[in-house]
Amino acid sequence: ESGERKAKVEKMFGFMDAFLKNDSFSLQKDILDHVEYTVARSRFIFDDFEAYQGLSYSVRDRLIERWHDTHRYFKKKDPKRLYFLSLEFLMGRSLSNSVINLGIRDQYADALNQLGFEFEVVAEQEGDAALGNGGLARLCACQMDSLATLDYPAWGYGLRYQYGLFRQIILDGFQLEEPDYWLNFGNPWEIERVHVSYPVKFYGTVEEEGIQGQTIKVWIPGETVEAVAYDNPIPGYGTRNAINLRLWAAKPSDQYDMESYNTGDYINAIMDRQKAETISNVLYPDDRSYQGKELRLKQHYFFVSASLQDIIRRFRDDHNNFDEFPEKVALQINDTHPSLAIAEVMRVLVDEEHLDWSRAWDITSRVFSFTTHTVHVEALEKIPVDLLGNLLPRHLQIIYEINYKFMEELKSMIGQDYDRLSRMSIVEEGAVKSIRMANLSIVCCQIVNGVSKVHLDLLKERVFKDFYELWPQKFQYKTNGVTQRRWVVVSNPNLSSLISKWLGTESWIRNVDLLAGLRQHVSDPDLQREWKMVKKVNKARLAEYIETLSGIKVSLDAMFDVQIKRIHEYKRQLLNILGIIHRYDCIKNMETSDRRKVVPRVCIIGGKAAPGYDIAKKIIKLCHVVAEKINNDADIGDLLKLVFIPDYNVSVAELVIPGSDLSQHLSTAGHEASGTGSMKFLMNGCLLLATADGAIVEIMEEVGADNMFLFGAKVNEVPALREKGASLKAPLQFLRVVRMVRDGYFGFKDYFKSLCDTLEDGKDFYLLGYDFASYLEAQAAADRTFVDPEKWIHMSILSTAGSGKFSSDKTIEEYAKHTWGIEPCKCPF
Ligand code: OAK
Repeated sequence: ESGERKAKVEKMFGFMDAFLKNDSFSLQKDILDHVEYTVARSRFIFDDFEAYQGLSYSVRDRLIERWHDTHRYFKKKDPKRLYFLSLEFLMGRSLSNSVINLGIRDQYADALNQLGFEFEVVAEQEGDAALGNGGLARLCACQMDSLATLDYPAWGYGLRYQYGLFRQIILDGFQLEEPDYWLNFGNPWEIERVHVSYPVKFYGTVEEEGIQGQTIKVWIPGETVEAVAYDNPIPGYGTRNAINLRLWAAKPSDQYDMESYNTGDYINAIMDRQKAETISNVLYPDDRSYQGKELRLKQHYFFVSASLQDIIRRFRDDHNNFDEFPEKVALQINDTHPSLAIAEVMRVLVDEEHLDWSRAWDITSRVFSFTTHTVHVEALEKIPVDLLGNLLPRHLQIIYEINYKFMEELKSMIGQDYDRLSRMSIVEEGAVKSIRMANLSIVCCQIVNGVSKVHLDLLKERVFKDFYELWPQKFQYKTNGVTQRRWVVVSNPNLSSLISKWLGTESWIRNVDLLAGLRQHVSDPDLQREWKMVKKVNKARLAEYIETLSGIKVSLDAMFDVQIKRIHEYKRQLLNILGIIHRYDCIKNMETSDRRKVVPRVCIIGGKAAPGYDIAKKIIKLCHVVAEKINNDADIGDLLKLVFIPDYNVSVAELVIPGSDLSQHLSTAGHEASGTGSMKFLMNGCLLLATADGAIVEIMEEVGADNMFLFGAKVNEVPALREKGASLKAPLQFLRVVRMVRDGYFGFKDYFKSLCDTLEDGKDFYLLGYDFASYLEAQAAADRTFVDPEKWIHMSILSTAGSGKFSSDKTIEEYAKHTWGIEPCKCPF
C-alpha cells in the first residue's frame, strides 16, 4: 500500500477511535438503535436485560470491525496459522471482557448511566457460555484471550452445543441436574454464517476403484449432515487484533434425498432429517472416564471434518501444493478428543488428493501437535473398533494402516518384545477391541506436551513411559496459565487499579512480568492498608452473595476459606469436609473461655459432580448435612460457617476468587496434571493451602514455600505409601471424624456408608488418612498467620507479585516458539 493511503487510513482510524471514545451521545444512540431495531423493544421502555442486549449488539459492532480488519490483514500477509481444535471452550460471559479489551468500558458505562442504567447491573444479565466441563475447557478460553492479545494468527474451532454444561440445582442437599438453555434468549456474541457450511459424512462402505492403473479406496457414505459455522470474535487487549472462535452446529443436510421423499412418507422423512441436529445438541458432562458412545464419536468426527474442510479451503485459496501445508498450518489437538483429525487429514491427502502414503504421512506428522491434560488412564479415550468401523469405515482402515507401519518400525527398533509392542500398539486387543487415541496422537505428533513440570515427569515415568523411552525428544511441557485480563482486570477492578497505581503503569495487563515490581513496595504501610481495603470490599460483595443464596450471614472478620472446582475423589473435597468436622468437634469440646482464641472461618465449597459419579454426589450431600449442623449450632456462632455455593461456573468464580483469603488445592500428589484455579487465586492475592502437586510445585518456586501452606505426601512418595495397604494406619483424629459420619452424627447413616468405606485402612486410595495430620498442621499454620494481619497482607502481596509466570500469555509464547512455529501478525490499524 502506498504511504499516502496508509496515512489516510490511519487518520480515519484515529478519528473514529477518538469519536467513539468521546462521543457518549453516539454510543447512547447506538445502544438505543439496537434496542429498537435489533431487539425490537421500544427505546422508551426497556429493562436491564434488554439494555444488556442493546449494549451487547453495539459492542459487537465494534468487535466486528476489528475482526474484519484483522482477517483481511491475515489474508494479505498469509502467515503460518494456528488452528486450535478443542471440543470444549468455557468462555463465561463476554460483555465486560469485550469492552475492557476494546478499551471502551468507561465510555459505555457513562453512556449507559446517562440512559439510567448501571453497567454492573446490566452486565449481570448475561448468562455464561458454558461449553465445557472444567479445567481443560477454561484453559482454552484463557489461551484464546492470550492468542488475540499477543497478535497471533490463530483460529479456535469447537462445537456449538445447544445445551452447555448442566445447571446444578441443590434440593435437600442433593445435586440435581437441569439443562442449560443458554441460547433461549439469543446470543449477541455470535454471528451465524449461513453461507459457511460443509457436508459431514458418516457410515457407509469403502470400495476399491482403479484409476490410472492404481487402486484407490473410495468411501461411499451413508448419511450426510450439514455443519454450519457460528463465529465468535475474540478481541485482544491493547491491540486492534480480534481473532475468531468458530463453533459448528449441526443442521439437516439439504441434499435432496429422492428416495425417502418418494416413498410418500413426507412427515417421517422430515423427522428423520431433523435428527441430524442432535449431533451438536449436548455437551457430555463427564470429565472423568471415557465411555464409547456413538453420539460422542459422531460429535468428534462432525467437529473434525467441518473444521478441516474449512482449514483446507482457506489453505487452498492461496496454495496448491500440500507440501507447503506444514509451513502454513499448525493444528493443535487439545487432549485426544479431536485426534480423529489425524486420520481425516490422511484420508484427504491419500484418497482425495491422491498423494502416496509416505508423503501424506510426512505432511500429517509435521502439522499436528498434541497436549494431554490428564494423568488418569481411565480418562484416556479408547474407541471400540466396532463402533468406529461402523461410523467411519475408511478411518478405521487408515488407523490400522498407521498402526501396521508403526508396529513394523517398532519391531525393527526393539525386536520381538511382545509385551511392549502390545502396550504401545494403537489397537488394544482384549474383550473390547479398541483404538487408543492417545497412542495414535503420540505416534503422529512430533511434539507431545504436558501441562506442568510434574505432569511431564509423570508422563515420562508412568502414563507414556514406553513412548518416552522410544522418543524422548517428543515429550515437552508448557506450564498452564490464566489470563490476567479476565481474572484480575475484569473480575477484580479494585485490585487492578491498585496494582496499576503502585506500579505506575497499566502495562502489566499486557506484560505480566511487571507484577514482580510490587515486591519493592511490599512493606509499605500505605500499600498494605489499601491492599487490605480492597480485600475487604471484595469480601463484602461475596458475603452479600452468600446471604442472598443461603440466608447465612457471615462475618467479614472471619477468614474466607475456599475450595471451588469440579468434585472428584482425587481433588479431595472430602478431606476438606473432614477437616471442618474436626474443627467443629474441637470447638465443641473446648472450654468456653478458650473459644476466644479460635480464628473464625467461613468455609466455602463449590463445584459440580458428573451426573453419574455417585461418590462425588455423596460428598456434596455430606457438605450440606455438615453445614446444616454447624451453621445452626448456637455454641459455634461466627467461629465457623460452612457454605456450599451451588452451580459453580466461570461467573461465580469471578465473584468468589477476589473475595477469598485462603484457597485450597488438595489433590493427592500425582493426580492433578496442572490445576489452574490456584493461579487465579494467586493473582488475586489469596494464600494457597495445597499439596505439592501439578503446577503448585512451580508456584512454590515462584513465591517461595514459606509464602504458602503446604502439606501432604509428595508425588514420589505416593506409590510406596499405597503399597503399604492396610498397614498404613490413619491417625486417631481421622478415625474419630470418619466415625462421626459413619455413626450418623449428621444423619443419613446408610447413605454415607459407601463413602466412609472408601476411607478404611487399605482402601483409602487417595490417602486422606495418611495426609490428615499434616493437613491439620497446615490449617493451624494458616490460622496463626491470619491473626497477624501484617504478615498475611505481606504474603498476599507477594503472591500476586509472584504470579507472573502463570499468565496464559507466557504459555502461549512458549507454544508459539517451541511447538507451533508461528509469529505475531499485528494488524497495523
Ligand atoms: C478433561 C477431560 C479429559 C481429560 C482431561 C480433562 C481436564 O479437564 N483436565 C484438566 O486440564 C487442566 C488444564 O490443563 C489441568 O489444569 C487439570 O489439572 C486437568 O485435570
